[in-house]
Amino acid sequence: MKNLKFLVIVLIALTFSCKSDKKGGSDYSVTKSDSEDIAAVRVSDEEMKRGSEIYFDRCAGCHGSSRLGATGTHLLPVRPEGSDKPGTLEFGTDGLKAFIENGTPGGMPEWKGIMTDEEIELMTRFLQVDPPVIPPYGIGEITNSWNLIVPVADRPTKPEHNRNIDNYFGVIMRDAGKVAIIDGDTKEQLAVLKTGFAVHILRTSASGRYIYSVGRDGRITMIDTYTKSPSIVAEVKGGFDARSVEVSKFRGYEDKYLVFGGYSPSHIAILDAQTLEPLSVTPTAGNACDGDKEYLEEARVASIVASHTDPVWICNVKETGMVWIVDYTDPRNPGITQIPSARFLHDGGWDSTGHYFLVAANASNKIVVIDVPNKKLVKIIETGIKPHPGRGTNIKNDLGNLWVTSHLGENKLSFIKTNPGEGQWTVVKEVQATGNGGGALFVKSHPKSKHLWVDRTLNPNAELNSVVDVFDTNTLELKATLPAPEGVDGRAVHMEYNKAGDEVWVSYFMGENSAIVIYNDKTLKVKKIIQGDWVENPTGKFNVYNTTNDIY
Ligand code: DHE
Repeated sequence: MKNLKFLVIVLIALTFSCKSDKKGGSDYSVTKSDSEDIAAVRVSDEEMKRGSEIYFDRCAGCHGSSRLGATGTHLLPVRPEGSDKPGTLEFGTDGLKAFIENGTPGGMPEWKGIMTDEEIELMTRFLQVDPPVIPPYGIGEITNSWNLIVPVADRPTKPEHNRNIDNYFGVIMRDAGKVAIIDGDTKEQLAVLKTGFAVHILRTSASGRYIYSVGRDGRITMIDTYTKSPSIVAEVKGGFDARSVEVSKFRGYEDKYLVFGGYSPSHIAILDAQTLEPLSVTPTAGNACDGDKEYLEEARVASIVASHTDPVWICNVKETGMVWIVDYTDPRNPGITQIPSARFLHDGGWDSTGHYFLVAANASNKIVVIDVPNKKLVKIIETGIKPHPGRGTNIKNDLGNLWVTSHLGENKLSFIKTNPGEGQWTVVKEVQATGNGGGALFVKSHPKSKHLWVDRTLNPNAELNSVVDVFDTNTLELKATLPAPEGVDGRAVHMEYNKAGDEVWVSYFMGENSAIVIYNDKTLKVKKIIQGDWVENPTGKFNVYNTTNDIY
């Protein structure tokens, strides 16, 4: 069925051919004079603004902030020189509509039902005119946006409560633009804080005291857990669009510096982790890793992790395929080593020793392994179609120490051996989750657990995207497929363990009845369902202890 839909899309696409000229009055327009059937494409200023918002929210992650393409194809009106991908004008309104509504076999989701018909119609036109120009945003603009709400001197020096901060969970309520802080011991909601549009991830400071959020709007929010109820103490906008933030974790640098990874503009910004005052900005534009001398202005910063063994962050530059090892000992003038790897870098995490970092180059179906203390590329491993590990997870069995990734483009879990000996840095086992197709986003286990959890969030089949699969870490056999409990619906996304490693928290979003479902990791029975007006489309959840110590 899916293939049939794709064939229809391709046929529609091939039916159209056209050429463009541009702009009439204050409207954006393109005339397709070669095709008598198609009227000129017109987008008013108002529609351009709305289209940009929708694009930024739904499409920019994969297709690039400037529509130049990344994991997804470019979306420029006219085929760029040297590209084998047609321009959007060649697809025309009907072709683009078919793509947007149905998705593609390459992993683009079906947007019908998520976007309204009006939004889809607008996007079919928006994508056929030139993209809007992104204004400059550097250290001056970042400093102007900086808001120190509670200076360090006015903050408590010790917790104003007796709760166990280590077992707090920060939970992202994506569409509400909020982060909830939940006490993992009592399961009480302690605060729901306004953090900005579509928060993407949270990270905790090396001491565990502060929680930082970063959103698609580029806003960083700093939450203090020492106050009676968690409160926002500083905020700043590091760019227009972002997905990652991390703190300094090396001995002597705890809670000192923070790094922001910008999608748009493409840069890293280093900030004071106590106040969020900006210290330096370094653009990430540069040559692509493949040695073809291609210079890329849009070189977005994807995942970032902090080393525990050295004063460095690992910042992964998506479009160039360069892994940056950023030495933060002189934060105003950071030392940067660039390691060419593969494109396009996305998400990744540590092996169990904290010495090696593994990251997905999702468009080339590879996992890149970096030896961080020695600043060296170890290996590039082919795993499957569009690996998507999140931070991955580490398990141990007769095959060795294994780092695990799921895949967006196919139903496959790949187990990479990380300890020395035969098979090190190769895929030593592959297994399938339940049903067909890909769509998995995250995997998770815990050193104290015998279970490995995987979601299927982007699988188009509702019976699969609403369940989580649990594997036995010794046998790697599927042990259970857990459906959404009664009274809960939507897509299951992202698993997180509590500090003790005996509970797993799963989010349900994009349905009528959002929830955070807490499972007993031993019995696999539901222990608690957290719901309420404040639980709005929860996505990522971050346990303070596990996030601080990179336990996954
Ligand atoms: Fe994410 C991690 C980018 C879509 C939920 N996501 C990441 C990271 C990147 C990224 C670069 C790694 C951050 C790090 O470790 O420093 N994500 C993108 C995109 O570009 C993409 C594909 C499209 C977009 O426009 O954002 C995208 N992500 C999604 C979603 O649709 C999810 C499910 C819900 C949402 O927020 O819209 C989603 N991404 C997450 C979560 C993490 C994440 C929960 C953190 C995982 C972890 O355990 O660290």
